[in-house]
Amino acid sequence: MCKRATVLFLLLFLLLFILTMPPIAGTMAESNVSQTNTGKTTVIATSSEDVTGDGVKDGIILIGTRAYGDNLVFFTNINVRIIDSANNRVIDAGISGLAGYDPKLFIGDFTGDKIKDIMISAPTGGSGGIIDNRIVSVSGGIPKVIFEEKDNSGLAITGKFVDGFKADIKVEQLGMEFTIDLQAFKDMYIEGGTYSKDGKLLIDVEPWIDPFSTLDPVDYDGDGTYCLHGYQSISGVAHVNRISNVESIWKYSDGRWVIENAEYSTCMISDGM
Ligand SMILES: [Ca+2]
Ligand SMILES: [Ca+2]
Repeated sequence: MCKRATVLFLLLFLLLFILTMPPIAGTMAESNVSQTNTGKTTVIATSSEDVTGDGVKDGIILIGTRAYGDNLVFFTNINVRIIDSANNRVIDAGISGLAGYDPKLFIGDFTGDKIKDIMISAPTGGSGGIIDNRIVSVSGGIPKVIFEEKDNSGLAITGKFVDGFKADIKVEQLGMEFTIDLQAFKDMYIEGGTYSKDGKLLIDVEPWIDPFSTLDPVDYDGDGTYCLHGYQSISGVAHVNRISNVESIWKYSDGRWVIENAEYSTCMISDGM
């Protein structure tokens, strides 16, 4: 009860501290909105869990710089501050370069040490529906970003369209090759000059893959350690021409994210592109 009261007191103190802080300089998308309405550091979400591993619950505070003037809830400088309750100190998670709409917190163990980690997810609002994520471990009171900006790229592919309304795809990380059936887009490709009517490829097309559009924590075997389940889209002649979706499962092992499984789907019916 005493510890809980201490946590709540510190949480309240930090909230007041953050909300009275001078504005942090705006970056990125803020340049497009009114300067008079930007630059306020805001508490986006809070949670109370032990993330340092000492058995005492800590305060977890998700903060960001709000882009007022925009009708949507867009934040830059998204970061997390942890109130290490047992030691009465504030830990900066050290996240940089994270911006997005309506950021969310998830607290759970990804590393397998039974100490909960902190996941932050923020849709970037781009045309591809991309979500930007970070995961921080604060085990022992030492912050470490274990899912970094580069990890949002997910699977990398190379590939090309081939005769017969097909695309050959190679996933380098898995040493896996597969062929996507493009019949669903046949009429559009013939009309656009990508293929002849008899299926001969007329121009070079190299499909590409987007970063994760969703990335969710999942505990498949119920052992309390979470994996990540991600979706990525593969595009063909244009970004809106989604020719396949790839699902992948990632597990944190020996200091890196390892692919456990990956599956792809083929579009049976075109939605117009
Ligand atoms: Ca703790
Ligand atoms: Ca952990």
